[in-house]
Amino acid sequence: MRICFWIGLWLIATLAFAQEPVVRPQIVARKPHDPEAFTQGLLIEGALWLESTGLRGESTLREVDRESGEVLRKVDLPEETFGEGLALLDGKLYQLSWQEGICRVWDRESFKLIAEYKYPGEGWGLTTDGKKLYMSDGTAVIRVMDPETFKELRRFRVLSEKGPVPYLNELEWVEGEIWANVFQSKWIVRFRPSDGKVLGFIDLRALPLVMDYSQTQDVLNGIARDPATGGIWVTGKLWKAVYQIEWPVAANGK
Ligand SMILES: [Ca+2]
Repeated sequence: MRICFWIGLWLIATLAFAQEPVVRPQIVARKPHDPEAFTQGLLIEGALWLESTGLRGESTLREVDRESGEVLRKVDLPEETFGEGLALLDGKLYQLSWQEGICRVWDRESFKLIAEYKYPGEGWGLTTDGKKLYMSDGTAVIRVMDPETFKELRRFRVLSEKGPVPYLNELEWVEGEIWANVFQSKWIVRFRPSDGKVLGFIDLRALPLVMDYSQTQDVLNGIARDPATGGIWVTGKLWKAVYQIEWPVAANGK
């Protein structure tokens, strides 16, 4: 519990008094989500969610109908694997694992395993700019990875006016920015992929997402941008819904 205490203190210090723009969204749409999906990676392709789920013995790669939440196709990962971030690039799905140090590469169409790459340290979130992969590991560091080799090309720290922003989790590329869930919080941080400068925060604390919290539900995790509409969708680990969120202006006027 000690780590939760310190994360809580850090959240109050860094997020609640952010110097950067803060927006407080509203929910504008809601779709069903498998309450047994421990969401670790989420993205949109047309009418589908592509999703990576975690927990040892329960981790999957899945293709889900966005309207109904029905799981259309699923690959179960090895028993010892804890699935993490997911990105789609050039017809391939890249799927991280938490502490195993393996990135699996799947053919998007066949869901067949194409390759496995080793990497040092932990894997949390993953996204892409269409050329390279961007990977979080629970710290403030983002590693930029070569999709051909999964070797590190460079790295940067995500820095706000208050200092580094650690606990970066699921990622999403949003119009030239990267957005990240901040683990154990209801905040999303927006930052610049060239140098990690924080551009703003999205504060989800006031949303009635709490209705969905229960003994079995876990933290917010999962951001997906609909390439067709620009809509932003969020969910959490073991949540029974995915929400589309929108906001008019920065809540702190910046
Ligand atoms: Ca995502």
